[in-house]
Parts: sequence; structure tokens; C-alpha cells
Amino acid sequence: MIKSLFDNENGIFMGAKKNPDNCSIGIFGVNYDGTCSFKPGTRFGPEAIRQVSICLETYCPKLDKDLQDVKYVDFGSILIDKNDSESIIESVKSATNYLISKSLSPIMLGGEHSITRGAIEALVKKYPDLILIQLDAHADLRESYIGNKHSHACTMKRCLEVLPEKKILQIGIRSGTKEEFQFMNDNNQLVNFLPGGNTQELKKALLPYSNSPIYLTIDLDWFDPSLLAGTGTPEPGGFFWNDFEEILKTLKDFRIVASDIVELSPEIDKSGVSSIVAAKVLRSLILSLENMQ
Ligand SMILES: [Mn+2]
Repeated sequence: MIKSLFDNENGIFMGAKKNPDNCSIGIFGVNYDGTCSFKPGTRFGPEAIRQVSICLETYCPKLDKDLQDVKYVDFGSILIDKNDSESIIESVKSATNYLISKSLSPIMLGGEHSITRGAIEALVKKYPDLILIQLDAHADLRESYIGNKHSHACTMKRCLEVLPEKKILQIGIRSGTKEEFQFMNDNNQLVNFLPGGNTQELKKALLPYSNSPIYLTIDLDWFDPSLLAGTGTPEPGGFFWNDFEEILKTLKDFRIVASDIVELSPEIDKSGVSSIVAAKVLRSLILSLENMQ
């Protein structure tokens, strides 16, 4: 089963196991950037995160947790047909279902943002009350983009279609069409959170969901381009590391059951800092995910 889904011949994330036995978290990559609208390169994201991860400490002072106390497996990257955006979603769904069958909480590494839909589709079978939290510069609520409804510019729209609760909280969105902003406002799903600000509004928005399973999707262009330049569609006016930690601190009291980190395009940032930020995001997520029951 593992062999037909994943290619794990390459490196793995720091401290990860190669075998899922006794692990509580499963990591896999999706080396795909086929619908990318501006600069491709996110297919190199998962490998870049793994490569730089050795420079991180295992201990996170903010969360007061250590990677050494968690058992997590890195399956490598899933096998995909790069020419068929619909089949990619199906492959992501199969990989996520496999992890669920092993009671592994999934963390997926992109690749581009369109892959999120596949993971959500698999997870709502186990968690029908799943809600989605999105950190992103872009609304991603288009019905279709350049003739493709599975474009990364449409990913939240596609996720909403398969979420029974139809609940998504969007944080940091600063780019989109007038219609997308209208939709976010009409549905009360754009959370007011500014760089350097507090998470009062997020806490308020999360009040009815204290017990709900949460999928946290992190498009790295949420961060400011001055911190994270290595992404295909950078947007000025973004967030910094402390902002991310504030959000994680707030989410500590909630149930994050699965997550993804998408849109790292490592070759755009020759300094390599973007990949290190992404690897640190992954460390934070491993330390924040709830064990699957
Ligand atoms: Mn984005």
C-alpha cells in the first residue's frame, strides 16, 4: 500500500520516522504546481523544507514542546500524474485516507494550494463537523480561474463545496476580487487580524467551535514578502513570525486535527530563508496537532 502511494526515496523531515508504527502524525509531500498562475516552482517545496530542517532546534520555547516527545512519520511525496489536476486531488484524497486508516493526523506539504481540497474531502468522512482555518494573502474563492476550476485561485471555493459545515475562517486575506471580499463579508468569514495585532477577533470567531475539529491550511504567502520571498504570488502588507506564533498560541485551546503548508517556491529565494521559515512552520504544526482518536 505505502509503495503504490508514496515515493520515499529522498530525504525526510528532521527527526521523522520512515515507518508509521507507533506514530501519531503523518507527513507527506505533493510535488505539484501545474495550475500555477504566475511563477511555478512550488513542486520543489517539500524537498526544500526537508533539506533545511536539520538547522532547526527540536525544542519550541513558545509552545514549550519538543519534537523529541512526538512520534511522526514522513512518507516522502505522493506519486502523481502531473498533467491532470483532477487526478492530483484524487491522489491526495487516497493518501489522506491511508493516513486516517493508520490513525495518523495528516500534515501535507505543497506544492500549490489546489491540493487542499483532496485532503478535506477525505477528512470530512471522519470529521463531518470539520471547519477550515486559512492563513493566506489571497481569498481563493473564485469559481474558476483561466478555465480551470481546480486552479489554486479557486481552492477555498472547492473546499467549501465538500465541507458539510460550510465554515471557513480566513485570516490575513489582502488580495482578491470585489466579489470575493463581498462573499467573505456576507458570510462573516474574514477574521480581523492585523500584523502586530492581537487575536481577540479570532477568539471571538472561534467561540462556537470550541469542540470542532479544525483543518489549518497555511499558504505561506500569508507572511510578508520581506520575511518569505520564496512564493509564486507574493503580496506586500503581510505577517511576521510573531503573528504566526500568536495564532498558534490561540489555537492551542482548540482541536487542530490536520494541516497543510503550501506555496513555498524555494528557488525564488536564493537566501534560503523562506524554506527555513516553512520548516519552522512545520515544526510548530507537529507540536500543535491533536492525536487522532
Ligand atoms: Mn495565496
